[in-house]
Parts: sequence; C-alpha cells; structure tokens
Amino acid sequence: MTECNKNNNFNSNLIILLMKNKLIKATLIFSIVTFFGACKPKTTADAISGNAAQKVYVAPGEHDEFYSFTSGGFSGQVAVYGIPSGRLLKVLPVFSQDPETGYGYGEDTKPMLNTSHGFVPWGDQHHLAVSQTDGEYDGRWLFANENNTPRVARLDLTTFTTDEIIEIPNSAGNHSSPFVTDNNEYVVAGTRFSVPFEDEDGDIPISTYADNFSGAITFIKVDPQSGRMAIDFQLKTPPVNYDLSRTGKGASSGWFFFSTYNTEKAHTLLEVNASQNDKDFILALNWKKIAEMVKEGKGRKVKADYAHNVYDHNTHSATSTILNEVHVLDIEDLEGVAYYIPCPKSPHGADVDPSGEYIVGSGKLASLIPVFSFSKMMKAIEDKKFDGDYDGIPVLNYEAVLHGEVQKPGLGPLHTEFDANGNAYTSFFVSSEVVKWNVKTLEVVDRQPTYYSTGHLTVAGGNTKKPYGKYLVAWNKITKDRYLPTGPELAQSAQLFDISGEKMELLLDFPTIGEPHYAQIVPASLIVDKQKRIYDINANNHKYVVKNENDTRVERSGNRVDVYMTLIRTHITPDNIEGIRMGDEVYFHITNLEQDWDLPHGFAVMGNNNSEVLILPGETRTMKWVPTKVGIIPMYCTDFCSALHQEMQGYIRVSPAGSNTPLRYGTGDNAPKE
Ligand code: K7E
Ligand code: CUA
Repeated sequence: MTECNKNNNFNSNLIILLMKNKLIKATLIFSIVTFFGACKPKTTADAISGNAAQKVYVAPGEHDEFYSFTSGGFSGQVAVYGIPSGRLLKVLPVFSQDPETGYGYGEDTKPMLNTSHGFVPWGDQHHLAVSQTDGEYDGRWLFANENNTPRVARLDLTTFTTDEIIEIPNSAGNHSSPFVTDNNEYVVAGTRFSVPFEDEDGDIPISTYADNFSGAITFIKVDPQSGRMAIDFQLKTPPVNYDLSRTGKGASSGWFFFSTYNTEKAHTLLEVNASQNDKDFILALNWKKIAEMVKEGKGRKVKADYAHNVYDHNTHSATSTILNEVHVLDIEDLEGVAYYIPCPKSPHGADVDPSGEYIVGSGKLASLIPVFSFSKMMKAIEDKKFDGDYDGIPVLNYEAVLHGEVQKPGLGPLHTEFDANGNAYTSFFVSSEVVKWNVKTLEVVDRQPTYYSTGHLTVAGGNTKKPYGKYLVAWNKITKDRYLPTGPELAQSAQLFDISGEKMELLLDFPTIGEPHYAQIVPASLIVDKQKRIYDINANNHKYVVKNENDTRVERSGNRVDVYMTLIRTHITPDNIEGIRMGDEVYFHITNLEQDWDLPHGFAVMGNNNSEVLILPGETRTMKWVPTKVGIIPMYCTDFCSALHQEMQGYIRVSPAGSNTPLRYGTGDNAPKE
C-alpha cells in the first residue's frame, strides 16, 4: 500500500467513526475531507509512468480509438472528446441555445427548446445513453436527460444533431434518466422530486407531502426504424426520490433496477431528514410484464401537458407539439412486478454487471458496497421472503437477496461500471478514488486516488453486456490545483486511466466543458462509417429554400420582409438590399448551395439581437432580424470558407419608418444602382 492510500484509509476510518453519530451531515463529511486534503502525489512522476505519454499520444493526422460523449452539466450541452487523447472534438447543442451554430436562436431550431412552460433556452444535462442492440452499443442514437425542466433528447450519431426532445410530465428534476433497455424498446426516466400529479390539485401545503405527492417513472417507446420517441406509459409510485438506475441484461433482461432515496418522505432539510433510515431501496421492476399489462389495457389516461419537439432533416426545421395526455398505472395496483431491495444509506447508483446476475448498490453515505444477486432475488420472490411492505410494495429480505458486501471499499461510493473480466470499478466521492474490485469474490483488487472527488466514472462499454474495457475516465467534481488557475471558476476535470492491466494506471488529465456527470465511451468504428457529410440540396424541403441564385428575392408583406438568400464561395446573393424600414421584421432565409464536406457558411447582421446562424452544405436556415437604427448595416459570412472569405459580405440600407425607399436588391451587375 502506498503512503497515499494509507492516508485515504485513515481518513475513511475517521469518517466512518464520525458517521456512527447520526447527526453528522454530508456537508460536514465533505469539510472533513477538505480539511485533511485529498491525497496528492509528491511529484507527477509518482503517479504517471514513463509510457503514459505514449499511450495517450495520438499523432497528428491519426484518429482516436474511442468517442467519449460527455455530459455538459449546467451548460445544457454534450461534449465529444477523443479517447485516449482527451481532445475536444465538438460541443453538441442539446438543451441550451448555442450562438456558435444559432441552435435555439434561429427560427427553424427554436421549437426544439419549447416546453409546456414556454420557451426554455437552458438545461442541466447529466446522463447519456447510447442506443443498444442485444445489450451492446449499436452507435445509432445518443439519449440525453435534462434535469431542471424534465426532458429527454435523442441525438442522431450520423449527423451529431439533436433530432428530438420530449418533455416528461408529472416529473420534477429528471435526474434518474435516461436509461435504455437492452434492445432500445424503451428509454426510461425516473423523477428526482416527487410532486402532485398534474391532474390533481397542486395548490396544497407542502407539509402534506406524504399524502399528496407521488413519484413517477416514465417509459418512452423508441421506434426501431426512425428512433421516434413517444411516452408509452408512466408508473405512479410512492413519493420517494429516484436516482441512477440500470436495466437488466442477460439473466435479468426484462427487469429494471432503480435506486431510491428519501424513503423517509422528507420535504425539508433533506440532508438530515432524508438520511435517517438505515436502508433505502432499490426498486426492482419487471418492465416487460408491465408493458404487457399496458397492452392489455391496464391503467388510465391522465391529463398532463408536455412538449414533443422533432427536427426534420428534409425540411431542416423543427416542430413543437404540446400533447395533453399520458397513460398512467399505479404501482400499488400491480401484482408480482415490483419489489423493493433494501440498500444502505441513500443509494445514488444501482448498476448491473455484464452478466446481468449482479446488482451493485452505492449508498452515498455507506461504508460498504452491497452486491445483490438476481437469481437469489427471483428465489426470494418465489419463497415470499418479504420483510413486510412499503406502501403496498413487498420489501425483500436483505440477506435473502444479498450476494455479499464489499467491505471497507472507501467512502461515499457513487457509481460502478464493469470490464469484461469480472471486475467492477466504483467511484468514491468522499475518499476521492477509484476502486477496482472483483464482482464474484468481492475483494478489492486495486485503488487509485483521483483529483478530486470523482462523481461518475465511465468504462468504455462499461454499462453493456460486452464492455470494451481498456480505458476508464473518472469525471471529477473538484479541480483545485490541477490546471493553470483561471480566476474563481476553474475548468472541470476528467482523468483517464488505463485499465488493461491488474493495476489501474493514470494516463492523463483533461479539462471539460460545463460539469461532466456521466458519459458514454464508444468505439469510433461504430460511428465513423455512418457519417453524413452534406445535405443533398435536391432533397431540401425547407419552406423557404431557394436552390439557385436566379430564385433569390426580397418580398414585403406589410412590415414583414422575407429575404430568400443563397451563399456559395464566396458571395451572398443578394448582397445589396435597400428599402428595409424601421419597424420591419426581416426574415433571412439562407440556403448554403455548397455540396462539399466541411463547407459551412455563417451569416451575421450587425446589431442583430439573437445570434449568427451556421448553415451546412445543402441546408437552409431562417434568421430573424429587427433593425434598430437608420443607416447602412453590414452583413457577412462568419465561417472562414475560402481564400476570399473576407470578401463574402454585403450591405443593407435601413430607412425611417414610413419612408418610400423602393425595395431593391441584387449582387454584382444586378445590384441596385442610384
Ligand atoms: Cu453527477 Cu449522475 Cu447527476 Cu452522480 S450525478 S455524480
Ligand atoms: Cu462563406 Cu466565409
């Protein structure tokens, strides 16, 4: 054991002692850890071996072996990194407006951010799930959750675009989400906050929580061809909070395991009041049976408003529809499909190993990791080994379903992923480390400190039936001294480990955007061959497309002006426009006529109050502009598209309201003359 690990253990033991005092709070634990200081190697060489640099070096012109799709947390976006280099490849706009592309600013993408609360231009993005076929990544879609205004997005991995967003009604804090079943039948979302359902009177005292609030678990059906999402049904549950969860696989295929906390049903000061019970639950659900019950007509329609937003790559436009009804089943009314497994101390994660036999619980305040056995669970259900019930749902006997406990693994276990060799890797927030242990023997095999306080960790394919192993990334919550300081706010941090050997080896630190929560690490080979390079201009069905320069025009109707515009290297048509007046609303409908890969043009107008838009080859974008000053207003291409990019510019003449400057426009010989 290194000095470093001894220190960590000393801290852990001390904290465990303190935890026996029931009054201790999570914040206090955190201060203690901060006080002792997280473990730090004396020199970089202590932690990094000589060949680490070689292992992460991706030579110029070479490609990374894996993509890492990483949550952007409160940035609302998803970042794509290459692994092992840690290079940032792209930030994908999902739940937040993106001035770089115009997503959520331009007229055709604004509907993507519509909700039942109106336009919500920001989101808190935590978890990601790559679509699966037979329990393995198929590389088709990426699902992303939004925590704050409950939503689930689907991104297409041929275009790396957000193609669909569905709002989750009767939920608040869509944190336990999204989880895909092993053949993409469903994307599943559990609520963080329990709340009164929308069809009930919500104008009630908060102190009536236990009687009037409910939890919700939502099953979103995914069309196997198009990927289109639709809420199939919702389960109404006792008012607990749901956290990270996993679908079963292999042996446990057809089941779902949800971690819960706040079985105390607290509605205030949760840090104390929701940490009273020695054990919370993992909710085991037979989702296949429940889906059959829904088909047979069980449940009822309930009023609830939620938005369904779809982006269409033929019209290059999004639509938003507000739906008004969901199918709801009360979990208490369902027999033989829902059971509680007791799990110590406010579980944050419930993870299922590649075989599907072992279910790992991770209590945020626990000092051990319980591992449950699916076959024992089935046996216990058969033998009715229940310890009473919780709100009508049978509670299984802890010992009867327990495979065993990992003793003294560290402190504050959060999340667990797996490799292909029977090992589990658990992140420890409080003791700031990643711990490798054997799923069958429950013995700790290795531990490595992290810098600092890891939240999630991701193993390549680590949540599937066939993990790729090889790399693990720890997504850290605290950065402190790892990078050049940048004022009060520091970059968030990720750490890459080589896990191909018995011991984990730290290879690389790299900064991330927003706050990284979970990520999916996917072999590039699953994705690269399916890439779309351009949009076929002939298939462009945008409402305002113009496919050649002769059709470009400017039309006035009252105070609305429509500019049908084209861009091609290296001019704008029309690039001189006169006759725009104060009080007008101008809509630029801009088509990029290019049909070459990697040739976007951008478009910007001085003083415009939203953003530029980026238009990809063959695409059309509509941008709104309301002139604010009389005079000459420049416009130009924002993306350096050729040697004469800087020449790709034009002018708009804005006249006072009511003026009779004629509407004239053109480019070159066709430009309006005096
Ligand atoms: Cu950061 Cu998954 Cu939101 Cu755990 S969660 S750490
Ligand atoms: Cu087009 Cu720069």
